[in-house]
Amino acid sequence: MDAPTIRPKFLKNGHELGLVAVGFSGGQCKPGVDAAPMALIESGLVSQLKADLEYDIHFDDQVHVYTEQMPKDDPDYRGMKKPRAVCAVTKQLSNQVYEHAKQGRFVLTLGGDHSIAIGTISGTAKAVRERTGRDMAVIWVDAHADINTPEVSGSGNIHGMPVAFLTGLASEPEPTKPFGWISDEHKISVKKLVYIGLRDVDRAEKKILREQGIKAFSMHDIDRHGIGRVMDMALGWIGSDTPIHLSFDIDALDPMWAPSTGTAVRGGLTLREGDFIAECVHETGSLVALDLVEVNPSLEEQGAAETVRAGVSIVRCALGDTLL
Ligand SMILES: [Mn+2]
Repeated sequence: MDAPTIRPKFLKNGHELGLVAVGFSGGQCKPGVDAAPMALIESGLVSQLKADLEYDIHFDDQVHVYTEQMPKDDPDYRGMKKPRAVCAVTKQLSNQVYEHAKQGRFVLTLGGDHSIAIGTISGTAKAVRERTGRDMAVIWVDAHADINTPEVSGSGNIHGMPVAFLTGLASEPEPTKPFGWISDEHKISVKKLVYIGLRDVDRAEKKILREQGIKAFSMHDIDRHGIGRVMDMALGWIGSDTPIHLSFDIDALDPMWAPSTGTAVRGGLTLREGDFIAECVHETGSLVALDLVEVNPSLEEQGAAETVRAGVSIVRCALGDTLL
């Protein structure tokens, strides 16, 4: 009835959707974010994508917790907490996402904390390069930049570092060390990275953003120009001939709309601004993958259902749902 009308430019099988549910919380310290995929699915997300938006869903019907991959012993390394666990999960996830993406399917990953983007983006970047010969762009919607290198991170939580690994800024010198599996085929260029919604950026991260010339639209820019103009500028920077992976942290939304998340920061996007970002990226026809991360249904009991609902709405908008 309501199948999307925008033709995907970089997907062979645009009506096919590979879904990966990742119940992983080891990139940060609060339990509960691992329960998000089930909460999103139970709220009707998958059935809506099938019935309302007419996607053929390829889903193994399980929330992956990667028990077999968990190391018994996982001491800190380069200041990182749980480096081997995050490494093992993201490496496996990278392959899962790659397997969907190489068949020309859209890939939707439900997290989990944002460390899982090391797996999802590396997987799509590799598959998209092989299939289309193009370097992929990433739109990172988040209150945080998540571009700490292990050496400058204050917390040691890897969910604050995925962009540093994906862009090669935190490269592992030896392939045998944690994250040594990330090779050039998995990486994205800092020139093809665009942030939207930033408002809690560490001092060392600000330096990285400036020095690398990374395109970033903070809440200040959204206040100044409005979300419509910001999306024009963001998509103009990427260009119409580039596949896009959208990585959406629910904490980009103001806690008024999405309170149930681990590192909530006031002064964020409205519900509609979040949906609008997803709608605009869908309209380009360039979107090849989406992550929705950091929904934590165990925090802020009253707000959990609301936060899940906001997440569902963002996914629907990114996949072509329209108001009219
Ligand atoms: Mn965040």
